[in-house]
Amino acid sequence: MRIDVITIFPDYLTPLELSLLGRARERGLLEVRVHDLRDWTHDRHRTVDDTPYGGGAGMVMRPEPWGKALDDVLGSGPDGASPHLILPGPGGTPFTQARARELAHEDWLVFACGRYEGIDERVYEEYAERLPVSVLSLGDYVLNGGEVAVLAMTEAIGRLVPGVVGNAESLVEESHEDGLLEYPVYTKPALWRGREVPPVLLSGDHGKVAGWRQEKRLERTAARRPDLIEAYRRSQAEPPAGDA
Ligand code: 6GU
Repeated sequence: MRIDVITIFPDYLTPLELSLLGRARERGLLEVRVHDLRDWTHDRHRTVDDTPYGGGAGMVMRPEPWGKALDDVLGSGPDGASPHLILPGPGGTPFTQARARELAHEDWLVFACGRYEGIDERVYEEYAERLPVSVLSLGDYVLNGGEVAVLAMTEAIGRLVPGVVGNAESLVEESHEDGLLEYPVYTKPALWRGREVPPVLLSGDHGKVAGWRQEKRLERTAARRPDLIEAYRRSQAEPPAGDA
């Protein structure tokens, strides 16, 4: 998978060179290119923003540098290739594990990081006419720009690209893969500061362990994410499509 990121803070994206994704890059599974938006400005101050039409607080990113940057980056792929363009922002649709899984199938993603109050809306309109464009949000809070969101999204997506995570089984039993949170986990020692590991986990009875874990997942999801429980109950009530 190829990932391009356009930003005015390329240094923010250096963590992509570390750890899991860094190793995936070294192994040729991921190719990440980070671009400085200011390289597509031509004035002495390398201006990327201006005051909003209609008034109001803050600054808006001007469309010209974005148009030039996106035209160059979109045209830099193999012949005929065209990416999925992602605009991270607090006004987007929620980025979920399901979205991460869909995007992990793409050959090429381009992230355009907005700052300030956002990017001139005509940039979205222009590219949505030619490409799949998704405006995605991490959650209901405001960050200063898209960079931290791109780190989160590329980690969530990248680890689902085949081969990036060594043990593919560890991807199946995870929070959010089936709509429930994960069960609590324990390791040695069996007794720590007077606290025991739940005895069922030491019993060697795999059926009982599985039952206990499912019970804990339901308990924990009900306590921490009651919003997920209703959808989960509905998904369990209907047999999956195709079953008679
Ligand atoms: Cl994707 N961007 C910004 N700037 N703020 C956010 C966000 C994204 N997701 C949640 N808050």
